[in-house]
Amino acid sequence: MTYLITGGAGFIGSNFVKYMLATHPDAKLIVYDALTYAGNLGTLAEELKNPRVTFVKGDICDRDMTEKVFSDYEIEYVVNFAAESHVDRSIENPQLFLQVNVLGTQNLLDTAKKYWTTGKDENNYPIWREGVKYLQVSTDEVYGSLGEEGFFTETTPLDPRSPYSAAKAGGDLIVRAYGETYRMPVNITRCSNNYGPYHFPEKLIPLIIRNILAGKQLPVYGDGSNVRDWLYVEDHCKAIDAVLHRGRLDEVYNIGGHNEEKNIEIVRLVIKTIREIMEKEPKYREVLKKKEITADGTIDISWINDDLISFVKDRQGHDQRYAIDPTKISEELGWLPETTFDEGIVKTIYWYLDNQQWVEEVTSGDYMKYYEQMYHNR
Ligand code: NAD
Ligand code: TDX
Repeated sequence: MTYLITGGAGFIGSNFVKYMLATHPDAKLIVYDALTYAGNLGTLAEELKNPRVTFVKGDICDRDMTEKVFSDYEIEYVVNFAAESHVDRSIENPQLFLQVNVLGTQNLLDTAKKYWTTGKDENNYPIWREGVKYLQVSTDEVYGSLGEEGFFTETTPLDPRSPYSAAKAGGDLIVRAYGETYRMPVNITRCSNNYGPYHFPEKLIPLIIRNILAGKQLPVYGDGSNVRDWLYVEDHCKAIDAVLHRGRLDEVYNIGGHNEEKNIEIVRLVIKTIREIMEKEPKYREVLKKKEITADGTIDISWINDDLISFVKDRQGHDQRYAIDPTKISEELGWLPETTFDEGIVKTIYWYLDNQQWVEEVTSGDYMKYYEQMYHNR
């Protein structure tokens, strides 16, 4: 089977590539990625040595390039991770988000339709090749924001609030339109907040880890009471695998593990965990940028505490709470999250402590400029 993994050099896409190689011995993977600031081929250095993986640099909005990929390879599945993914950036540049997340999605669908259909039936519907499927990786943010109670189900009306989530909702609607109008075999998955290895440090958890290690303040938007529903990235990959291979056509599946936390609690937990690791395993203190030596000759870590937290100006239109009801995917496909948050967060922090070079690489370009601009007047 040949899979086109668009956005495969980003956070979740690269984890999916690693997961598929490890679990599907027959899978051939075409990784198609524009390598924006969020895409990094270093993440796939090992995988790119594998003859089952081919990398193609290209934009999902570029029709010539998407056609070339479909004509060069016999693609059976498309998993579309490619998107502009950061809410704060969408507030600064909404048009780019519409361009990629809506029009890029439509271009991919249309290219697939051209290469996956063999003619028309008596009612003018395209005749689709056997066994092909397009899966759109979407987000719980398309449902909007919850109050204290309740969960998003697949029938919750779409109510996006940010340019990012509005653009993702637009992408979802055009996928659905291709499903209905052309009977294209499609699925949409809507997942809650992911965390884990290779998460770009503009997002909350890796940003907090990076700032602690650099001895910098930890910016918490507003009063820190906003709630996100966190899922370990590998569990998301397993859910996508289940929907891709066993999901009913045209269906939407929500993905989440009932793990809601307030942002402030996440930040406190990351501080506490890093401090504990450094107490238990002093070798990790070497990773700190701020190295003050105490009287007993060790690197000081007493400053790694909640005083690092800095409450800053809130995100505009900040969604208060997300929470997914995963009953459908659990009951229909038997998917359940396997990594608890307590395990996952410790694994993630160790990964960042052990992979500082990756962090240096991905933050060496425009990241610092972005950071200064985004946070200087908060
Ligand atoms: P990411 O920003 O880390 O990665 C996005 C990848 O897409 C990058 O490799 C980037 O180079 C590539 N890309 C961007 N524009 C492109 C274009 N025009 N053409 C080709 N490639 C392009 O994002 P992520 O966190 O890995 O998210 C992946 C997908 O999952 C997105 O569609 C996002 O909306 C969705 N999602 C993310 C989360 C989350 O918590 N991160 C949760 C639910 C859904
Ligand atoms: O510096 C920060 N301080 C802070 O308080 C950052 C970067 C974030 N936050 C808050 C905002 C959110 O309430 O933390 C929460 C998480 O923020 P992000 O990591 O930016 O994620 P979020 O906005 O929830 O969106 C993420 O989850 C859903 C992904 O970026 C999306 O791609 C995905 O669809």
